[in-house]
Amino acid sequence: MTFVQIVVLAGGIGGARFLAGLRAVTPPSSITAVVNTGDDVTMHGLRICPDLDSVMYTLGGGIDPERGWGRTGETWTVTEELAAYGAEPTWFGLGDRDIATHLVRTRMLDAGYPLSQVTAALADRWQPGVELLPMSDQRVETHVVVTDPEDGRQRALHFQEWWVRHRAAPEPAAFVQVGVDTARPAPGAVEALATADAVLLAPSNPVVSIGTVLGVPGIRDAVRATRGKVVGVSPVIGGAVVRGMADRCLPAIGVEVSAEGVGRHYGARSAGGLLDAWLVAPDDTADVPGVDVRRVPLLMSDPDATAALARAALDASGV
Ligand code: FO1
Repeated sequence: MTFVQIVVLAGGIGGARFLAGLRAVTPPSSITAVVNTGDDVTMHGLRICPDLDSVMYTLGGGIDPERGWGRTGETWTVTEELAAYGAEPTWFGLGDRDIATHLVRTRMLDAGYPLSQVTAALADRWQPGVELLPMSDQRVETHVVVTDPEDGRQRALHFQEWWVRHRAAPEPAAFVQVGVDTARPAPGAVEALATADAVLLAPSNPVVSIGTVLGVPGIRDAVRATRGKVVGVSPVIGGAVVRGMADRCLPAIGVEVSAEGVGRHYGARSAGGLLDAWLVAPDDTADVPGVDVRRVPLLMSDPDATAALARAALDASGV
């Protein structure tokens, strides 16, 4: 059995599910996940990393399966008490169990540990099996530029406020990843990408998840230079997204909400883009010149379907 190295760029909920499927079809020790941290936010003095936590909890067996974020068996006493004090923000649900993760993370960050080491320490409890890397140890926070309906002026909302408080209702004019220009790839990320036998783009949000990871200086070039194949999985099925708000994000960057639109947005590696192969749903067509487009079931409706999707991605990579 040759020791293969697979690197997955992932966001939160969709990325977590895809990684769970991949772990079922290849040794977990062969998988490195480079996870989006642009959704990270500080609330009530706690540093929260939603996508890292969704991946860690999902692979560690602690996730709430319906929500896809936060802990199973959750209680909300602290959030209720904060609301009783009128302590804003009251619109962001922090579960009591989840808060323990943020307390440990915040204490370690305040003590000077980089996010990658904090993530490894938290993962020591959860044993996800795969290596979990934040995209960067430096803070990057996605903000959404919207037009204020009251005064018509443009404002920047933190992604979490746009998504959780406003359910992505305000029309996004642009997405700004604050801090990304001075961010560096987390230790080990570029090396893992360079030696990867396959690099997979999970079916995560191409704008605020995969796009943010690729925006960290050095990561896009490392993906393009990898010795293996680069295979993407479309997050859009039949012109719609299964969950999340990618359909609200894509138009803001001029990309059609379709498997073809996202495939062309990522582009063919042979033409300066990223993809060698692109997986789209059986009923979708996607003309992406220079890319091996394959139709496979994309719905991660249960573990077997997710494992089959991960297997199809590996097949397309030649691993
Ligand atoms: N999503 C919600 O829709 N409502 C929430 O109150 C909420 C709280 C929350 C707390 C911790 C955490 O890790 C994630 C949380 N999310 C919540 C999900 C989060 O907004 C998303 O997982 C990602 O940021 C976007 O995919």
